[in-house]
Amino acid sequence: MDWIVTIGGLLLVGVIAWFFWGPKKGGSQAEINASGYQEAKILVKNGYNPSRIFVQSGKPVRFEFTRVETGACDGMVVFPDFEKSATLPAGEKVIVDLPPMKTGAYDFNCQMGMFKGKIIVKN
Ligand SMILES: [Cu+2]
Repeated sequence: MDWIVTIGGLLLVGVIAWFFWGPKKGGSQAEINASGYQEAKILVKNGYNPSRIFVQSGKPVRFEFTRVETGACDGMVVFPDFEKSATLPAGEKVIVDLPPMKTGAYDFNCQMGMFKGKIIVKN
């Protein structure tokens, strides 16, 4: 009967590993707040962290950017699909509101396109 315990243990380890590391690997899920916005915090430091944000379709989206470096490159974030951009002063929180989206993927990037992020919209 020992082998059952061993296999059971291995399965459990697998499930735990997936739970803790699996979903995060691909990005971060925005959380819906009281006013109906899906909110995600994005740290700007040598890129966007996280760089992939999952949201639901049909609900407005609010990003809170905090840029913690002073290089010129990522001083502005651009959302080409929404014709929206925001300057990100170092050390300040900057809110960017985006409209409800259809399913798909929408890119955002720094002004020169070196740093890239992606909004992934699911039903
Ligand atoms: Cu750049």
